[in-house]
Order: sequence, then structure tokens, then C-alpha cells
Amino acid sequence: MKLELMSVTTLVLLLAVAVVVPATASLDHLPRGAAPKDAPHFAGDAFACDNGKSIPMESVNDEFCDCDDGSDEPGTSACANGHFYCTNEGHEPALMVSGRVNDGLCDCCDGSDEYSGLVACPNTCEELGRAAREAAEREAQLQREGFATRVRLENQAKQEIQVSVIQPSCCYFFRVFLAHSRVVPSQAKHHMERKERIAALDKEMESLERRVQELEAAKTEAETPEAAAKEVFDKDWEATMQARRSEAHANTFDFLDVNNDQSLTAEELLLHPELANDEQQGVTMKDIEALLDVDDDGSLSEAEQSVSLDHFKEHLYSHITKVMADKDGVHPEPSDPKPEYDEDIKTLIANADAARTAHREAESQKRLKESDRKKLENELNYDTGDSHEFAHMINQCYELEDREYKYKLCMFDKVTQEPKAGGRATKLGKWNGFVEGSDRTRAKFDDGEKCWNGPNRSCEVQLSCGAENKVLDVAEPNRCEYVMRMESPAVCKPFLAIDPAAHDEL
Ligand SMILES: [Ca+2]
Ligand SMILES: [Ca+2]
Ligand SMILES: [Ca+2]
Ligand SMILES: [Ca+2]
Repeated sequence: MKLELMSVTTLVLLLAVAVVVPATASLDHLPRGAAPKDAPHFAGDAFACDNGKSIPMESVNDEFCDCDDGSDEPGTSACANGHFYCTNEGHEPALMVSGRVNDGLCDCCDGSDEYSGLVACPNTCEELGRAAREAAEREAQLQREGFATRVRLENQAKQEIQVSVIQPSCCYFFRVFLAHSRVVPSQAKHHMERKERIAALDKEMESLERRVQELEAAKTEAETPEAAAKEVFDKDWEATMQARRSEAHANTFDFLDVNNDQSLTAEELLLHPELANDEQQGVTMKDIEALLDVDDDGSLSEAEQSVSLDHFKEHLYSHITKVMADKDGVHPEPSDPKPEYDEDIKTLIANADAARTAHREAESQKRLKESDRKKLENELNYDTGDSHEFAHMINQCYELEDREYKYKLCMFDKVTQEPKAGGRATKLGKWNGFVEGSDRTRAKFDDGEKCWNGPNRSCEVQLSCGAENKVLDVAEPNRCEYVMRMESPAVCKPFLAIDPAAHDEL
């Protein structure tokens, strides 16, 4: 049975080899489906499985799986874990699971996996190979262009530095330092420009600081008479009010002091029904005594029995004016609004206001310059690359729009997300340098705005070679963690031909 089967298979196999795979000299002795790298295994009289088990060479491709690792059946589907190698001349070789051998589907582009005659597979390797080579050439062209752009940008920076080194500038010591250092020229250019701007800012800030001091003195000068005049006016007003309050106290006291002996007694207060605890019952001596007993000790001291104006003012006035407010002769404390300052004082206030505003504005100008300076200082510390290939991206932003948002990537600064429908832009992160060990192909933007009930937003920018700076897409693989892909000439390398062996074979 087995012998018969074998002979038929062998015949088909021989035919297939003759027609489909024009064997090259070096692969002559290779069994069907074996990879060229395994050629030595098939050279002797016996075949060794990977685990060391030895089998006769006749057991290779005999449609029976002898080796646990499936290595004895590269050209049949007998071993579930075997692998079939397609030569695919004209395109790339491929290694596939041997279950695909003679399964009626064309898997290898050279058709070598289907030799049973079940289906006829056309050889499409030439066509596929050409398309792949064309795609690789396009990719290579793009990389060449990108690298050329990178070189151009670097050279541009070099020329700029030469010009700026020759030009007289403030940074003498920096130029001396340059002449004796190995700082990359464009990096130096970038540094020098900023150092010069910082020096210019320092000068501006020096004169601004003088101005702030002058204005502060002027402010003090204007505020002194202002404060003095206001104090006089306020004191006058307070005295007037004090007199009016005293008058109200005294008039009320006099009204209650029926016999005019400068002392209030229980009998005098008993005349006023408003002082009753219970309106129905009317005012009683008990009510009056409770009112007079201001220290609540259950008895009336002399001061409590015979109430003087001062005692009245201190302890009784406020209650009595409240319950007897409507009564003629009872005068609550006046609450006149404070009148406006007179014209002279108003002029002094206006002068002081102007001096305060001028001082405040000069201070805020100074703060703006300080923040400019800080920004420049930060820029001095940017990592713009070994040959300063990222220098041209300083202060540049690159945009991308999707359906909902406009994204803005400002290199060395921040990444933002702005709703297209309108509204405030959200900061996804601020520049935190290139990821260490990434060869400047990944940049981190951290510490963005806080997510609702979550962490602060962050964004990683992944750079690949391209002819120009372009944001390709943006994704949010984890909540509030964004990934932005970008093409840039800055990461292009000198073009090297793609090694086909580097491609995955499985
Ligand atoms: Ca076998
Ligand atoms: Ca197949
Ligand atoms: Ca009296
Ligand atoms: Ca008492």
C-alpha cells in the first residue's frame, strides 16, 4: 500500500521538480521544500532530526512524519510542524507551514507548494518582485530626498554660523570659546544668536529696572500727599459722625429722663409700653428690672438703678432704640453715607492713580522681558542633534486636522489639541526632550493638562524619515496618552540598500 502511494507521489514529484523548479547547481541535492541553509543536513546517507534521532535518507519526504520537529518532511504535509521553503525566484523566498503543501491553494508565488496536480498555480514571482522592487525604490528615493534635505539644512546652518562669526557681535568670549571648541557650527550659531538676544534683553531690562525705580519714587511722591489729605478728610468725617452719634445718644437719654436729673430710673422707663416683654400683659416692673439688670446677677446695683448717660449709651441705648424706633424723641445712631472727597483730594488721587498705573505697567513690561529671557535660556539647552539637524525646527509648529480637532506640534515647546467647532485649545504636553536611546526618533511632551479623573495628558512624537516635516497621524492608545507620528528629514540617514534577508520569512 505504502509503496504504491510512494511511487505515484514520487512520479508527480519528479515531474513537478522538472517543470516548476529549475534547480540551480547548488540546490541540486536538496529535497523538495528544504531551505538552502539546511543543505548540509541532507548531504550524507542518514538524516538527523533536530533532537538527534537518526533516520535513513529514504525517510525524507516519504509522506510519513519521522522527526518530532517535522524536519524530515519539508516537502510534504505529513508533519504538522514542518516547514516548506519556496524559492520564489524573481521575488523573495518564503518559508511556510507545510500544511499548505498541496492544499489546493497557491501559496508560493512560484507555485511550488502545489505539485500534486490538484490545481495549476501560475508563477507570479516576476510580477510581484517587480512591484516590490518598485516600492522599495520609491521608498529609497524618499529617503535619499530626505537625507539630501537634511544635509542642505545642516549646510545652511553652517553657512549662517560663518557669517555670524565674522560679524562683530557682543559675544567675544563666546567666539573665542567657539574657535577653541568642537561645538558643531550650527549648534554654535543657534547658541550665539540666543546669547546675543539674551545680552540685548539684559540691557533692556537694566534700563527698564531704572525706569521702574524712577516710577516707584514718583508713585511714593504722589501717594504721600494723597494719603495725608485723605487722612485729614476721613478724620473730619469721623469726628462729625461721632458728634452726631453723641447727639442722638443724649437726645434719646433726655427724652427718657422725664425729670431731667441726668439719671434714668425704673419708674421713668415704666412709662413706655414698648418695653413690655409680653405686649398683651403690658409693661411690668419686672420687665424693667430685667432690662436694667445688665450684668444678669439678679439684683440692681446703684449704676443699674440710677442710670447715667454713659451707662445708658453702653448698655441700654441699642436695645431701646430698636424696640422704640418709631417713637418721636428716640434717635437711632445716624448712618449717613460718607460724602465724596472734595475736588482737591480728587486731583491728588487721580495723580497717585496715574503714578500707580505707570509703575505697574513698567513692572509688567519687566516681567515680560524676564519671561522672554527665561525662554531663550531654555532654548539654549535644547538638544537639536549632533549636527544640529533639528535646529530648523525651533519655534516652528506643524499641524494636523482630523474630523474633530486641529493638532499643533510645536517642536521644543508643546503639543495642543483644538476643537474645530471652536473653544479653547487643550495642552497635551510640553517639551521634555528626546527619549534616551531612541537616536532622537522619539520625543516626549509631558505634563499636559489634567484629564478629568485621570492623569496629566502626555504625547509621544515618533519621527521617521521623510522629505519634509509633516505630522502623519495621531492616536490615543491609552487614556490621555497620545502618540503622534511625524516625518522629518532630520532623522534621515545616508541611504543603504534594503537587505532582503532582513525581511521576515515567516
Ligand atoms: Ca518521513
Ligand atoms: Ca498550497
Ligand atoms: Ca430722671
Ligand atoms: Ca445687676
